[in-house]
Amino acid sequence: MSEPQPTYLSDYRPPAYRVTRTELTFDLDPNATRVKARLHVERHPEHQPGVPLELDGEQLALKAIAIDGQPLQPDEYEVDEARLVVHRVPEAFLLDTEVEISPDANTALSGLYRSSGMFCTQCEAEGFRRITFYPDRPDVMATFSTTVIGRAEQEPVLLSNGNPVERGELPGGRHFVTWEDPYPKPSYLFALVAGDLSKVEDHFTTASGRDVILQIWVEEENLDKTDHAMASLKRAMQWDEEAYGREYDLDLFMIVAVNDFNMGAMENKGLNIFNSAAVLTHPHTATDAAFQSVEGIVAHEYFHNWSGNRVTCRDWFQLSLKEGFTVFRDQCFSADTNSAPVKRIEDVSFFRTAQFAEDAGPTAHPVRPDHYIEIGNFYTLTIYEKGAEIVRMLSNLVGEEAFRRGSDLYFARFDGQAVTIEDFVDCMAEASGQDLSQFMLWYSQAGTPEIDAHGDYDYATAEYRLILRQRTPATPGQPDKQALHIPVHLGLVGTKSGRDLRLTLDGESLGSDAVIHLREEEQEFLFTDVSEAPIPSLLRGFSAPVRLHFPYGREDLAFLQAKDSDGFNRWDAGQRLALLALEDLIAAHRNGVEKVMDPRVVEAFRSLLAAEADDKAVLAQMLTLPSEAYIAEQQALVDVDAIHAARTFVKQRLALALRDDFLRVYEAHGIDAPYAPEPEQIAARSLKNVALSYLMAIEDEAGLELAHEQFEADHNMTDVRHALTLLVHSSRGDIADPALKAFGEKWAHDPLVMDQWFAIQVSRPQPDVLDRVKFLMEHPAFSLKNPNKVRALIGTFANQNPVNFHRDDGAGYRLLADTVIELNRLNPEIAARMITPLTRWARFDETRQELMKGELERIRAEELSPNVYEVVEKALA
Ligand code: 0A1
Ligand code: ZN
Repeated sequence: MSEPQPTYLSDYRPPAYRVTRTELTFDLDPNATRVKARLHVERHPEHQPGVPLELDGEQLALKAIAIDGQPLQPDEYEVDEARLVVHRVPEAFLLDTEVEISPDANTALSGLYRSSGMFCTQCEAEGFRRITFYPDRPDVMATFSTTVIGRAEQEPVLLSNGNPVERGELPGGRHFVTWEDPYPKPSYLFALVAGDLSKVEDHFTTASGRDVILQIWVEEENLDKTDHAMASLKRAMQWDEEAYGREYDLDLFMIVAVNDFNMGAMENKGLNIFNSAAVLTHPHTATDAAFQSVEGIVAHEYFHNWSGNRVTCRDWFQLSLKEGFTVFRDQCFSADTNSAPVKRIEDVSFFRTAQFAEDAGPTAHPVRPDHYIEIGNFYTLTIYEKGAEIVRMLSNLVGEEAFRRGSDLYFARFDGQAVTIEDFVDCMAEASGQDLSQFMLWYSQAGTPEIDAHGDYDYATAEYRLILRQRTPATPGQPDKQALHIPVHLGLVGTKSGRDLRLTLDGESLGSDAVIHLREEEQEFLFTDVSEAPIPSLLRGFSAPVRLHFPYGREDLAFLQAKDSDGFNRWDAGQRLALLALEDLIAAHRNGVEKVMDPRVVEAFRSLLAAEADDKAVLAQMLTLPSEAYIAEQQALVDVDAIHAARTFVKQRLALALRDDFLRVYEAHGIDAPYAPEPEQIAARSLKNVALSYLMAIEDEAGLELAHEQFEADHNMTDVRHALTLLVHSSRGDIADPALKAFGEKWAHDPLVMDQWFAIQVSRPQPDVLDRVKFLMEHPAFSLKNPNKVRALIGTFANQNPVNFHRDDGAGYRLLADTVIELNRLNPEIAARMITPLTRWARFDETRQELMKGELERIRAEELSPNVYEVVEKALA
């Protein structure tokens, strides 16, 4: 096999031929589906007449080919494992092909495959080429007509994009439906579903008064798990009209739930296909977090109808054009529907843990990469979440109103087109009159910028001098970085008054809260008329995706945690304070000296618990220590055992010192009302459950009893799962084992609950867990072919159980590598994703580095898919 070759952004050219209309007929069969395609093709004016026609195609058996009705002779075309080339074609013509494909043999879940007996498709990014020969690139946009033929009994429901226009019976117990999608679309938005599905239906009246039918299609036993997704969809439709002036454009909007799916969900035009985990909820099977995630994903896919479908990407390097913008849109939607500060805290905690790690590792890449081997490897936190942070910065830079004008301009100007990130940013520049040229560097430079800040106050002149220095570390292929345009949202909090002081910069009064612009490598900001000595509150709301260093003392942090007017920074100050304490304890653990708890952390927690919280959800966040993964992210050399020991020690000390407070909080927040996934209840549950975690950290008798009762009460999955997790992660197997067994038996029929059952067990910190993972891999409910199962069992173990995954005998690494090797054959996309923790070897001690690299080498020795090849090569480069 030859080495896979990269594709470069700089090589972009428009397609030689475009397709204006695509007519498809699928004759479905599990092993031998026939796909007939009639393409209306014309040469692109930028290419020379006579240029050969090249179509993408993989794993297709070509059965017939004709141009304008004339079958081609064998010497008129060539087919290899990646494409079909027709040497001579007219300027404009009809191409007819027929191919055979095998949905049942498709374990990669890209193209047409079967999941729990039903046919479904996944075409983004390059799956359509596994369905038919086609210019499978997003800048080829056609209207589609799709006829689906299936067995009336096994596939009573036949769906595709757009509107159904014809249906009928056929001989041999078969039937068909024809769908017409009037909006030109790229092939990656094509979808087909066929199977024995049931639906719930609702409707939505758009701002202009059109009635849209909304359908959610699921397996019959899941009909009772669709209410929340439907309600979320309607809220999202309403929100997009109000916030962005965007109306839905077809008469029908469908969502389908499938059990086997590589990602969360897919925005196919008019026919969104969802991982069942991203759509199904029920109070007894889904946690609050799952309810919120479903709401966000339903909204995300719906928002793509404009940011992605009506206006799409010119090429896959522009992926963040649709993803960064759409994630920003769904984040704002969720903030508006739930607790806005908590949404921001959750998003930023996750971002600073996982995206920062990606940006610091061997697979770091810019938000707009300039080359890739396998685009499937670029559905990353950088493209999605950092892309969203960039759009958020843009929105803050130009202001809300100009941002809306810019987005209106973008949708109006580029409707029906495939465009670039410049096109988007140009609209924002035009609408705001601002120069965003330096800002564009955010898209081309990888790596997390670091800001070193320091400041001093001069009592004599009442001036506060703030000096900011920025630097972006080298990343693979990018040794030297330029200075970025970084918006720093800040306040100066008076140490006497505890209030935000008025800000005067260069003679201009900025109010008490402002954004300053760091554009140089080093810049000094001189605030005048500062009436008292301040502590700066920097990067409020996480105004830019950077690491900020400021030499805060612990007293300063305790002060900011209590006084900062910015809720996000109050939380962040608490996290920084806890981190300082944790760092001492990590050092103590490593040096084998006695651990001593910083009393300031205890006092900070005591005040939090004593105050009447106005936002319980925020309080729950403030009472949550930084995760082990986040602590690791702060360390140059990660010592998983010391981190675990230090964090456990802090939790226990807090629990011992504040036991009665936690007990009181727990008892005050029991909820008797029927479960509802609404913000107030969610807040109360999270606060109560945080309190229970502390009590369980010391295995307090009252805590154990409460956890057991909470499990037995079986009120809702949020409480049940939390209680069960605490029990299983405790030393009390006598209580945990029967509970775990009962839970597993009760939910054996429900794959989404079984995923949780797997995850709870393999995240246990106790040292016997590796055997448990191996044992569970043999469990009848586990399958390597199902991505949710792989994520729940192997993914949870490798990413959320650091002390066991990083065992110093390398057994955790070996297990992951074995899994990757098997998945490489079955499902390359999932295989490549699963490697991530091994790619982070450089952060560990030498012994572990050698073990991790050894496993990467062992993977490299296999015959690899391009997906796995690209990741392993980068990791070992
Ligand atoms: N566009 C989808 C994500 C998605 C990407 C790739 C997929 O298959 C490889 C599937 C879904 C979204 O952003 O939701
Ligand atoms: Zn998306």
